[in-house]
Amino acid sequence: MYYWSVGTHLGQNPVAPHQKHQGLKQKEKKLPVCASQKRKRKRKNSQFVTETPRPAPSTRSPPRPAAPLPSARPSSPHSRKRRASYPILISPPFFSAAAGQRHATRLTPASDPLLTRHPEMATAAAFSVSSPAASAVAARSKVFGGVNQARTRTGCRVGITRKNFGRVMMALAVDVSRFEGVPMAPPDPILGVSEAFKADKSELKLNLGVGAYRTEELQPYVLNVVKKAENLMLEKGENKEYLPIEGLAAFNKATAELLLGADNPVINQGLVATLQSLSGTGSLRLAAAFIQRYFPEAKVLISSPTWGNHKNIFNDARVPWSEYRYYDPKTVGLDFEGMIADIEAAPEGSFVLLHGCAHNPTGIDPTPEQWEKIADVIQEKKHMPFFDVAYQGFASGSLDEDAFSVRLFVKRGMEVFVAQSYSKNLGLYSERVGAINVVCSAPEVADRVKSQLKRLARPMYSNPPIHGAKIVANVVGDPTMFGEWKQEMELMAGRIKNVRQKLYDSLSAKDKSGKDWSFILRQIGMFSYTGLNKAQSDNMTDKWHIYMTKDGRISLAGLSLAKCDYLADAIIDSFHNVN
Ligand code: PGU
Repeated sequence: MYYWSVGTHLGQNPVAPHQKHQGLKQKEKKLPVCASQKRKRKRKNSQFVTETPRPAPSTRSPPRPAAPLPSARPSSPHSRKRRASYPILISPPFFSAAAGQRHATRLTPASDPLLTRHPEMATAAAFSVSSPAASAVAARSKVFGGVNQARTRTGCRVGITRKNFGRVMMALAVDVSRFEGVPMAPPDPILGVSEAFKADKSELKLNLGVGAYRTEELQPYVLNVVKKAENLMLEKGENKEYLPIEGLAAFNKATAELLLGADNPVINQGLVATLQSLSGTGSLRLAAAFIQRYFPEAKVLISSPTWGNHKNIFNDARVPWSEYRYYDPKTVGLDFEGMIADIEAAPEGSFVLLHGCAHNPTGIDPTPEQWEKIADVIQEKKHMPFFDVAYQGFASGSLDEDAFSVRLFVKRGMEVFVAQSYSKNLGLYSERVGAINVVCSAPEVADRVKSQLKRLARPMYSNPPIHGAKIVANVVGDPTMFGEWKQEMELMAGRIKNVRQKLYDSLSAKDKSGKDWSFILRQIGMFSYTGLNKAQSDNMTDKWHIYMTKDGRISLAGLSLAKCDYLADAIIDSFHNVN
C-alpha cells in the first residue's frame, strides 16, 4: 500500500499532512493580505471549489494530523520518505478534467520510477492535484467510481482525510505493491561475477571469479568417487526420510575424524559437538547465531582481507566484528606482526576467525611456527579460536597436512570452533554439505553445546540435506573410495599448482618491467591475490573479458594452461596501464 498526501499548494514538495497544515497556517499568519490579494484568492478558489462549500473560518476545526487510511503504514520510514519527496505526476485524461487543470499546469511531470512504473499511481496523483474538485471529478469518474470508496477497479483507494481553509487534504492510498519499500540489492561480489560472466558473449571470456574447480577444458568437474558413491546409493535404494536435526550420524563421525584425525583423543573422549549443517556458509552462520545467543558481549575478529561473505554472516547474525591485520601489500605476504598485535589488543574473550588453510582471498598461510605464536596469544588472551576450513586437502593435496592448524590448537587443550565445507574438496558445491564442530573441555559441555546448536538449527532450516552427507560418509567409510578420493584431490590440487607455475612463467617472460611476480608461487590454494586494484580488475573484465572479484583475486581453479598467456597479457596491461 502506498500513501500519498497533498494539499492545494501543489508543485511544492508534498509534506506530511500535519506539517503541511502548520506550514500553511504560519504562512498565512505572517503575510499581510491586502484586499486585491483577497479578491484574487477568492477568484482562484472559486475555480476549484465547485462542489464543496468552504466552511466559515469560525467553524474550522483545529489542526490535527490526517488519519491514515486502513492498512496504512504511516510509521514506515519508506512511506514517510516517499510522501515527503515525490513530485506529482500528471495523468492527462484526468488532469484536463475541470478544476484540476490550473494546478496541474504548474507541476512538473515526475520522472520518479515508482510513478512511471505504476500508471494507476499516476492517475491517483492526478486526482490529488485537483484539490476539492477532485472529489467531484473522482465521483463522476468511470474509473474510480467515486471518492471514499473502499477500492476501485484500478486497485486505487481514494479518501479525503482533511478539509481546511477550503483546501482539501487528500490522502491517496494506491495498491501498487507491498514491496515498494524494498530496494534492489547489489549483485554479490563473488557469485554475481558468475552471472555477469554468463551474460558475456565474447569467446575470449574467462571466469576466474568463483572458487570452483574446472577441468583443463574449463568444464565443471564431478569427482569419479562421488559418482561411484552415488551409484552405490542408487543400488541400495536409499530413502529420503528426514535426517535428525544434527544430521547423518555416519557423516558427523566421518567429518570430525577427517578434521581432527581418526585417533584424536578428543573424539573418543566425547569432547566434540558435531552438527551437520548447510555447507561452510550455513555452519558459520549457525556458529554466529550461537555466539550471538551465548556470548552477546563478544566480538569476532576477522582477517583483513577475508572471504567477502564473512562480514555478511556476522552482520546478519548481529555479531559485532572487527578486523585484524593480515595482508601486507608491501611484501605481498603476511603481516604477522600486525596480526599478532591486533589479536593481542582485542578485548579478552573475543572470537578469532582463522582460515584453517589456503587463506581466501590471499592464498597466504602462516607457517607452522607462526601458528604456534598465534595459538600462544589466543590462549593468553582467553580468546576463542574459530576456524573456517573450506579447503582441507586443496591447499597441499593432503587432508592431514591441511588440518595442521586446527589440530595444533586442539592438541593444546583449547576449546575451538570449526566450520567445515565439502564444496571444494569433494566438489559438492550445490549439495550444501558441511559441519560445525565445537571441541569442548568436557563431554557434558559438548552435550550442552550440541543441544543448543540443534535448538538454533531447528527453526532455521530444521534438518540438513541427506544426499551429500551420504556421499561423504560412503567415501570416507570405504577404504578403497577414500583412497580414490585422496588421489583425485591430489590431482585437482596438482592441476592448480601447474597453472600457478605457468602463469608465473608467462608473467615473468612477458613483463619486461622487471616486476617480481614470484609472490604468485608463494600463494597456495585455489586463489591468487594479484594485487590489482578495483580499476585494474575492471579493466581485466571490460577489456579482456576476464571475470574476477574486484579485490584483485583470481581463482586459478578456473584457469587452464592454454589460457595462461592470455591472462598474463591482461594482467600486465591492467597493472601497467591502469591506475
Ligand atoms: N569459507 C571460505 C573461506 C570460503 O572461501 C567459502 C567459499 C566458504 C566458507 C563457503 O563455502 P560453502 O560453499 O558454503 O561451503 N567461497 C568460494 C565460493 C563462492 C562463495 O562465495 O560462496 C569463493 O569463491 O570464495
